[in-house]
Amino acid sequence: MTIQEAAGLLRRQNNVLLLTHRRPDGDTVGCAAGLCAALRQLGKTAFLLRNPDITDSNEVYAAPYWAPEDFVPDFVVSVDIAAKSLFFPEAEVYFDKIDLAIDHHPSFGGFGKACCADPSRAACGEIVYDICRELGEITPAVALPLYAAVATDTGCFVYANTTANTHRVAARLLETGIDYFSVNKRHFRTKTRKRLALEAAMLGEMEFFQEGRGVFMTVPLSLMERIGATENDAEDLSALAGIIEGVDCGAVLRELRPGEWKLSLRTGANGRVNASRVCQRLGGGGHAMAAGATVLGTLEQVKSQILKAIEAEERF
Ligand SMILES: [Mn+2]
Repeated sequence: MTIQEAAGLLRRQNNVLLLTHRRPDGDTVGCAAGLCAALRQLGKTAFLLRNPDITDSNEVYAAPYWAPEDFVPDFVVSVDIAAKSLFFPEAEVYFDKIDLAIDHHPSFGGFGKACCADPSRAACGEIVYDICRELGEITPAVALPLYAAVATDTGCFVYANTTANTHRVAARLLETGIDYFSVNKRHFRTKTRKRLALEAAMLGEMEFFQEGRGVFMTVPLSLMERIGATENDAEDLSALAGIIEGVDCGAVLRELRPGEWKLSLRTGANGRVNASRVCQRLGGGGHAMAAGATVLGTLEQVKSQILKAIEAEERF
């Protein structure tokens, strides 16, 4: 449905619950918090379902809006969730009860009773911004989390997904007088010492393939334990593989549970490898230059499966 239709639908609802995805990033949390603020401005009751995986840097946006345990929603909205497999366990009771799904992933599964999806948007935050504008005034309470959404999903406006519209949305959000400097400092100019230790280990152990055009970086559970690192130290580690000169296929493997690896694949703008298609072969999905999948096995098995999928999708 269109932005106007989605806004119209939301306008007719009350007792709204907003769902974010598993291992939530700034986009999903920012969208949920911004939309929640916009709905409350209309006098509605609206909450976010508490996401147990949220990191400290994203919790600041969600903290005012967590739903009480006994909240019973009349209308459920998912934001930035491409597939049901990305629901966190506590959200699974809403599998077949999503009244409106708002997303920007090309692989979006269309699981909502109504869907507002636009894969041309760099961040789901751009879609939610348009919806919030239809709903009423963009106040700083709406704008700040939406700025975090748009800034984080574009790596502070440097990824290839960034468009003129992304900048227009960001400009409108800045015009509300938000403290964007603190958002940018928090997400892009701050690293914990444990984070730096993780990056040092990943760089120390990286393995190149395809004559140096591909690289594997791995984050086994044992490394996390040795450093004493938590989720707060491990956000967006996949960006590291993409900054090596000559690499257009960076695969970061993070062990989530023994024998369960989360692949984050970042590929170059030259189109040699389509990250989304590689990850779809492995049961995941995402965007052409940034995608993910969960792969099971020993590290060696997982790497060989991924290499096979990359080779199958490689374009010369
Ligand atoms: Mn997103």
